[in-house]
Amino acid sequence: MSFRFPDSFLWGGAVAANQVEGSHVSDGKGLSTSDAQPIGAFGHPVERVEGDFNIKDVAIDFYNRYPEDIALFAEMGFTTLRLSIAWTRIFPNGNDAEPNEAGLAYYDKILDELEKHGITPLVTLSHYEMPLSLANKLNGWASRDVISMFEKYARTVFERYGHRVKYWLTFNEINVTIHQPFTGAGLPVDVDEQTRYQAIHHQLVASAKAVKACHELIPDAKIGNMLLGAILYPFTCHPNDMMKTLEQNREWLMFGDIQVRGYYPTYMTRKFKEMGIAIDITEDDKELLKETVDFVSFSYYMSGCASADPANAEEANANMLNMVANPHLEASEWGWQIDPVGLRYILNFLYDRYQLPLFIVENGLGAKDVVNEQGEIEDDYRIQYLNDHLYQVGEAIQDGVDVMGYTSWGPIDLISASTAQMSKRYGYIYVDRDDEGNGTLERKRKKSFSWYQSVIASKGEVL
Ligand code: BGP
Repeated sequence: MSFRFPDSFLWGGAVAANQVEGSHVSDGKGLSTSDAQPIGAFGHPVERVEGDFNIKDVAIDFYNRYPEDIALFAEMGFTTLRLSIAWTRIFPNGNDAEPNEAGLAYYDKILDELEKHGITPLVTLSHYEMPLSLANKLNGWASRDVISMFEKYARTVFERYGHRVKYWLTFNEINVTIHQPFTGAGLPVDVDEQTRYQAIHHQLVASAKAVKACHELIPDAKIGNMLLGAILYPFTCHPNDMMKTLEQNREWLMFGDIQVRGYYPTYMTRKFKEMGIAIDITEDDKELLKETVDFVSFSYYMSGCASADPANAEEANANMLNMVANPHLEASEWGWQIDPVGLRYILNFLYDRYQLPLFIVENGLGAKDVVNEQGEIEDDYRIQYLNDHLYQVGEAIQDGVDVMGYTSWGPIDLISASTAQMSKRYGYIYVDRDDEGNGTLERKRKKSFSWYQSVIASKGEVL
C-alpha cells in the first residue's frame, strides 16, 4: 500500500489483567469470577475449590515479568498498550471501605514502565471479571447496588492514575452479557431474560457513571465504550434475511446506541414489550445515560451471516453469536470466519451510524503455533491475517473514517478467554507454557514480531 497512516494513529496491542497477570491472590488481591474457573473460561463454578488447577493463577506471569514484556512491545515500536485493571486488586471484595494500596501501587509501576518507553496507556476498567464475592452475594450486575461500588472503583483509579492515563474504556465487550452472563457480569448461567436485561441496564448506567466521573476528574481524557463487533451479513438477499440481519445486528448495536446517543432505542423498547420484560429504569438512570462516550471502540475477529430460514436455525443456535457460516469465507481452527473486508465494512458502518472516532482495540488470529527444530516460530498465517486486516483499516481511513488506532489482541501469547487454554495463541511473542501449565515461561520473538515492527516503523506503508 502506498498509503501512510496518519501520524496521530496509535499502534500497539491489547491484553487483559486476568489473561496475563497471574498472581491471583498476591498483594491482597481478591478473587474474581475469572479466578473461579478451573475449566472452560465461560463456565459457572462460583466456588473456588482449593487445589483446583486454574491456568490463570500464573497465566503468563506478567505480574512479575512486565518490564521484559513492555520492553519487547517497545522494541516493536508500540505507541500504545491496551491493558485492564483488575477491580479485585483495588477492592478485593468489590465494596471494601478502603482501596488496597498494594494493588494501586502495582499499576503505578506498570504505568512507570510504559512512560519510560513512551507508550500511551489505554485502560479498560473491567475486562471479563467481577469480584467473586459480589457474584456470590449479589449475583453481580443483577443488583443495582453494584453500580455505586463500580463507581467508587472507577473514581479511585481515575484519581490515582488520571494525571497520566488519558484514554479509558468502560466494559470490555459489554454486549457479551447477552450471551455469556457469568464471566463479565457475575450472573448465574441459567439467568432468566428479565434479570439478564435488568443487569445489562445496571451495567449501562454504571458505564455512564464512569463516563461522568472521568469527565469530571480528568477533563483532558477521552473515555470510550467497547463492543464485540460481530457484524452480520444477510445469508441471502431474501427480504426476511435482510430483516433478520437488521434485528440481529441490533442486539449488539443496542449497547452502542445507548452509550453514544444516551437513551434506549425504540426498537429495543418494542422488543422488551414483546419479550414480556419490564426494565426498572428510574428518572435518575435516564439522566445518567445522557453521559455519552467520547469514542467507540470494538473488537473484530470475524463476520457471519444471519438467516431467517428455519433450516439454518440449528447451525445458528450452535454458536454463541448465532451466526450462520458464510460460504465465501475460510475459518480459523476454532471456526471463526476470516474476513478482512468486513473490518473496512464495520468501520464504515459504525462511523456512518455514530460519527465518533473509532478505535479497533482487538483483532487477531488464534492459532496453535509450532516451535521448529531451529527454535523458531514461523507464523506466516498470522502475518497474512493481520496484514490483510490492517490493509482494510487503511482503506477505511481513505474512505473518511476517523480511526484513532489499532491494538491487536494478545501481542504476547496469553490465556484464551473462551477456552481457558494457552495453546490458542495470538502473539508476536511466544510464551513457553502449555495448557497443563508446564513450561519455562520464557519469551521468544516469532516471525510476526519483525513484521509488525516494520509495519509500525513505516506507518503502514509496507502493508
Ligand atoms: C475477546 C475478548 C478477549 C479475548 C479475545 C479472543 O472476546 O475480549 O478477552 O480473549 O476475544 O478470544 P479467545 O481468547 O477466546 O480466543
